[in-house]
Amino acid sequence: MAGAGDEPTRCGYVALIGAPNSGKSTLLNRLVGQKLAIVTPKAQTTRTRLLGIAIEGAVQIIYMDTPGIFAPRRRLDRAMVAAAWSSAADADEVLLLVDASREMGEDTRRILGALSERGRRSILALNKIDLVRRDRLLGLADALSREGRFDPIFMISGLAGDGVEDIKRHLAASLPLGPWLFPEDQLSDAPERLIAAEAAREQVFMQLHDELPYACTVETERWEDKPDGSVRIEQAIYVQRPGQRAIVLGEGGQRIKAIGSRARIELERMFGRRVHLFLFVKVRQGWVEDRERFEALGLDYDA
Ligand SMILES: Nc1nc2c(ncn2[C@@H]2O[C@H](COP(=O)(O)OP(=O)(O)OP(=O)(O)O)[C@@H](O)[C@H]2O)c(=O)[nH]1
Ligand SMILES: [Mg+2]
Repeated sequence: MAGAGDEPTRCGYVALIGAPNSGKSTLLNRLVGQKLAIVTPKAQTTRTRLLGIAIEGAVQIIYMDTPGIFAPRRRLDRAMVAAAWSSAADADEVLLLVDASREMGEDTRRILGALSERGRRSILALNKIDLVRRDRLLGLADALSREGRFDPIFMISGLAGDGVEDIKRHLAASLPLGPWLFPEDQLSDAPERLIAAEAAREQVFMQLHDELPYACTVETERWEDKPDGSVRIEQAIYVQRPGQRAIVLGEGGQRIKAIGSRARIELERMFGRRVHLFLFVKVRQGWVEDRERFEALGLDYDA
């Protein structure tokens, strides 16, 4: 497979793991140079593993965005956390992200414990340095390096881009020699139907509050390529109770309209074609226990 010149090719998987909201999806998009993963200010946005594939010279780097790791309660939480840990187990390199703008939380502590139990060496990235004073940062780096086996430690801003090139350079030099595993123009393994559902879910997270984003899941139910080059997409937003349906719809249908129009704009940008998006809100009390809903997300129901 392709490589640059005479240099031997390298290829490997890098799992981005960390507490919810530490900035994994933002960093994935930055590393790949394109928006693939949805990003919101709310915790537990990402629900499943998503590949972002990048080429650095003769090296193909396969990044894995993962759900945040936290103490799971629901079956869905367990499946999300399991997806993150199994990504870490599959990876050549594990990159732990820590939000340096906050006190180290329980979730990060638990991750540190689990990594050291597994004897797993990992790369540490202190993220969101655009929000932090330098002296605080050094203190945190010091505390973390005493708690885990980290080599090296980066200080980055996934949002602004600081330090991201250093991570790429490090990975390009350290991933194993071997052929590329994906065609050189492939950016992700995610099917377009899933990407499309994620765009609507991003708006659900952005535009709805409290427990509602966590009570919703989105699935693409129909996908029709039109002769004029546009695509017609029908999606279901599942909620658990009729009261939630009313809130998602909003007064006079205003909320669902706003969710659909923002998601459509995003999809047109991502797919580079006209999109006709139709959203339907369905009440299914037990969707959080539905095997089918987990499979649509690519999650292990029995995790
Ligand atoms: N200031 C600043 N904000 C950031 C940075 N990276 C991410 N954020 C913000 O942090 C929030 C969470 O970012 P995500 O990328 O969704 O975090 P995540 O780790 O993928 O979160 P989950 O999927 O919920 O686990 C968003 O509001 C981002 O804009 C950064 O480097 N600096
Ligand atoms: Mg995420």
